[in-house]
Amino acid sequence: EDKKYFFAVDLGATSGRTIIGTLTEGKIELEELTRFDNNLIETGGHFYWDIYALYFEIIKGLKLAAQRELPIRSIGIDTWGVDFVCVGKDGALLRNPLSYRDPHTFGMMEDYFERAIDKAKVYDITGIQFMNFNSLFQLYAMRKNNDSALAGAEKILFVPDALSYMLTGKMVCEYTIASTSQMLDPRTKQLDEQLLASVGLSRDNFGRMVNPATEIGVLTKEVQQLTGLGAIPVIAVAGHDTGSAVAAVPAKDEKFAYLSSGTWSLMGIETRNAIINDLSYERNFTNEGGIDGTTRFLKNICGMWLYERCRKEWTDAPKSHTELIAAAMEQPAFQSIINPDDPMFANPASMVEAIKDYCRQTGQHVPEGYAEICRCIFESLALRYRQVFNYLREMASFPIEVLHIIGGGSLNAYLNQFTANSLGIEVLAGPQEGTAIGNIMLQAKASGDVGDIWDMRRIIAASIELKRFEPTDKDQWDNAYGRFLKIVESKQA
Ligand code: LRH
Repeated sequence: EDKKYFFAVDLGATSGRTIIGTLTEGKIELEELTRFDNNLIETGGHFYWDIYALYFEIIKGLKLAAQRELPIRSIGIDTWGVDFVCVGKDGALLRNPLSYRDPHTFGMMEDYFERAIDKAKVYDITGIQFMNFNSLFQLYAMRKNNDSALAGAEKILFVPDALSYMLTGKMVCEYTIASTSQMLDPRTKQLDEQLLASVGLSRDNFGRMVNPATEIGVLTKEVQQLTGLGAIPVIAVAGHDTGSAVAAVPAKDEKFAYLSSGTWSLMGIETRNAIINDLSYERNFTNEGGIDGTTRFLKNICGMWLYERCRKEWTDAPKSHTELIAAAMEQPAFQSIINPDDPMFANPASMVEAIKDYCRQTGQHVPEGYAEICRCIFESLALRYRQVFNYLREMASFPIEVLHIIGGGSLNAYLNQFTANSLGIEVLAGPQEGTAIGNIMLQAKASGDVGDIWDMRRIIAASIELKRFEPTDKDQWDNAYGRFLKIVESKQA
């Protein structure tokens, strides 16, 4: 039997994994080799990622793969968006990368629009939603603070490209991850010189621009010795995790919306061209670069972040998600509603206290204990999903027939049902490891083992079982949505 093996590294903001993907006659199978935490490191008033720890975890995974003696065709790395590493003239990494949760960018967008380039113009060039942590504003903040790593930087490498560089010694700037920076023009598919100049950079400060499914290089001698593997190629996949995830949506045609559900919930549609107009600007929708020339027209919604952060604080809650969520479902419905995207929840000292404060400030029942808080988080998320979905419907040029939920969050059957109820649309859940599957498919594309995006999707659909959720309880959800809108409005006023 003809089996093809690929090695995927998928790094999220809270955890990472190394995975072996096996492609056999039109089917794909995954095996998780390792899973590890990705920690925000707080020191000296800043939040960093530990790039060396991540590299070390990749080496560990590669060693395990070498012990298995599988003929691995290639390696691919995807990560969360926007963050980057500065590299000096001698090729050394200049300190650990700052995390997008670092508050150094608070207020920087406004400052940038006033002193550098006008807000509407930035949107016009990039079509990227405004979030204070986009690379453009991180770089601007770093310049303002005379950041020494940036001052000494010869090159800027986005996180997946930086890790690929540590494995191969070759520097690239992969297109999908670069699109998250808010420095790329989706029309030319190049970094924009004017935006780069506004933060004192030029295209020479980045690696060679490559599309997904391009070979970056092979493992260095050093990495070969560390792992016991040979000169295996490292492929630029869709370096942006959301890009890899959406490539893996097992849709049968174009008329779908997706919700990539992890630390963030990314809700959107796939389009041929970027949608950049007054409405998309007003609603702050983004146009991220996808594979095969597609665009992801979407909006970031705070996803499992609130839940993940609360779980770290709860000492009395069940460890298993299933038990915790089951306890939440025994609580009365819609006691307290929050806007999960309120800035209060971006990175508070205590998430539990932030949620209680929100309910207090909006004159609602203040949830007590993990079960009530958990219920509040999931109901509120489903209500926020509805708001964003309504925006999408307004702007999509086609009728959206189904919502595909992929990623770790798609395992939460209650939330899937809430989402179907709230949106009033059929929900199809799975695959859970969408990002890793997309990553592997792009490697398979590079090796010529699969064709275009629809070929990939057929293989994925044939390999996994989707769970279906039909909407129910319409009146109850319509009512709750009305309350949600009023609460959000009163909070903003
Ligand atoms: C999700 C994600 C998202 C970005 C955020 C920083 O992991 O890549 O698409 O906006 O992280």
